[in-house]
Amino acid sequence: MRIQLEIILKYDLEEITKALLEGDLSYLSRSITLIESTSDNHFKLGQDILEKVLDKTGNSIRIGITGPPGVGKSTLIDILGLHYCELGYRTAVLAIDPSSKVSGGSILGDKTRMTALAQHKNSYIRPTPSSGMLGGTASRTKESILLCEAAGFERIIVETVGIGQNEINIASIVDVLVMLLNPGSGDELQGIKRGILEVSDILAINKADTKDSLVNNTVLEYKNAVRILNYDKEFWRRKVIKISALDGTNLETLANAIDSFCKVSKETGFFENNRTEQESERLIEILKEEVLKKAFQNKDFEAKYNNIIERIKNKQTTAIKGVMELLNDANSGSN
Ligand SMILES: Nc1nc2c(ncn2[C@@H]2O[C@H](COP(=O)(O)OP(=O)(O)O)[C@@H](O)[C@H]2O)c(=O)[nH]1
Ligand SMILES: [Mg+2]
Repeated sequence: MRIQLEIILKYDLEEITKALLEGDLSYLSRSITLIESTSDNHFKLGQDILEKVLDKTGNSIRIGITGPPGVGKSTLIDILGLHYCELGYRTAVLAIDPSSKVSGGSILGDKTRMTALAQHKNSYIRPTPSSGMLGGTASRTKESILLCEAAGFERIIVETVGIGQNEINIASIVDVLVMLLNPGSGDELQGIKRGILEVSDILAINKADTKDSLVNNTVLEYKNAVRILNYDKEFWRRKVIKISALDGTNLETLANAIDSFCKVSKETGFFENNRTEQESERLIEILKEEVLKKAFQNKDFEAKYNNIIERIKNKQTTAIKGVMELLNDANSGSN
């Protein structure tokens, strides 16, 4: 990989962006690698590429598939992705795997689950590191989505585990979010992170091929549950659907639900507004991260920070007073 990156650095920016816009998959992969890189030079080149192709981004539907490990996300994406490919849409899958290393890791598991899709000429499958691996809170999946769009992908499916420490806020990078659930998991409703259920637009109870009556009960339980859960989209009543990712039961129903969500979302203006809002939130998120990083590069700041921590422990000051103090010091330092 290192050799590849050294080579690409010698390439002309125009040449890279031209190949990317023509849909060249090896250039797409390399551009994503640059965006994900923790090396400043590579990262900057990645950002330059992105900036150049930005006006060719946005022409896709970004679909999030989340849910607990083993629920069938990759299996579902295989058939859903294939469905889109066969309709003629170029379909990209970005799989965020918290357990995989940046260089690949357990994505092999996913590739073997998505064999049919991986072989289709209209598809592209790519693992994407979760935020924790980049040493910050902001993952680069959003930028990878934009690069895929620039390369002409029209359906972008993002797979992410809906639990765990390194989980990114999937709802903040997709247009529609599908939560995949296990039969019988209605009993565990209390334990499931309500947050992720509350931002899901479609709930799909998977494995309908095995335990039909249990699946039907679970559908009812979630239908009842979503009635009382918060939801901020007035134009859409959350759907609860039973499916089988293994034998394809109700795949069409799920695909139709995704389509109708996007259709009404566009008609009401929510779709575009949501994307703009997501961008401003991202700006703030990255700003916070960078400002903190910069602050801690200053040894003086770090010493003062540690001193405040000590005083908080000794009940001599509060977190809020501590922040005021740090900001005052930073301001007087810059005068
Ligand atoms: N019976 C049945 N098994 C399924 C279904 N979907 C997935 N599985 C199985 O569940 C296991 C985990 O699937 P996978 O797609 O890797 O789950 P992920 O961790 O959510 O991506 C695999 O053995 C799949 O074959 C389904 O609809 N029915
Ligand atoms: Mg998976």
